[in-house]
Amino acid sequence: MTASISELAALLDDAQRTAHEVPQLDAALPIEDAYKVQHEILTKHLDRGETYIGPKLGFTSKAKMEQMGVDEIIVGFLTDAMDHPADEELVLEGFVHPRIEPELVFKLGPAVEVEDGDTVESLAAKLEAAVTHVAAGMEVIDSRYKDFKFSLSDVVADNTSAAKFVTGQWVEYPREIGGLDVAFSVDGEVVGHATTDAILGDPREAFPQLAQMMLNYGITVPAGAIILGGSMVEAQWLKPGQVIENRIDTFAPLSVRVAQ
Ligand code: OOG
Ligand code: MG
Repeated sequence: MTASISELAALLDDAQRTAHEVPQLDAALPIEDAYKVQHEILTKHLDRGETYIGPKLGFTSKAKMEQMGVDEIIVGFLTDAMDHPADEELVLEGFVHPRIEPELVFKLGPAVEVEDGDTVESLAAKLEAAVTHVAAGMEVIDSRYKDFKFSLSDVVADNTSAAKFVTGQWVEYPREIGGLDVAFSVDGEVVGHATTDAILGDPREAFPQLAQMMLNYGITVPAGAIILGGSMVEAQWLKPGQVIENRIDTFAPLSVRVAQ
């Protein structure tokens, strides 16, 4: 017998809370159902007193798609409990097998809601108009699946491997965000080099992509939302004692230290 949406949500939520890996799901899980599993997991986070603070996009770059063997854009949720202050060491206990990746992060002012007659274009324009700031960020991803391997519906159900995120100093928006140099380094050595155009050819493309997800799957964008645009380069395994840095053009460099 195949597991229900609620059973899958409980399995994955448990795996995350107890930091243990689980087998990949039934390959036949439709993507719509995978988003329902993800939504039930969000409800569990909210029931534990966390606050939903916005969506994160995944697989918006070729580098990430190729690294993980997946070829469609996905969206997950962020809560306040995932917000890790940059000046605090990252403690690896509590994760299954964490990786880290650079991100371009958007901060919004007002909430953005789907209204009658909205199209991808109108909604994308509302999203971009609501952006007040951008920053260099990093995301700790931690697939709950064995060996960090998954299908598209697996990773969607598992909230797109979301675990923690770190944001750097905010810069006002609108400003140019395309074509900016990105240097991602571990212990002073650049391990990923790209431009922000690695995100969908132009990071502003994140707005129509997210708009489409809002229309397809009922993803919401609350007031003051934080949105991750997706990594431009391959993610790196986290190890004790590392210092990880994301340096985007003239943005303040963002670094985080991993506890020994
Ligand atoms: C899924 C999450 C992808 C990104 O920035 O592309 C993602 C994963 O790689 O485990 O967050
Ligand atoms: Mg990411």
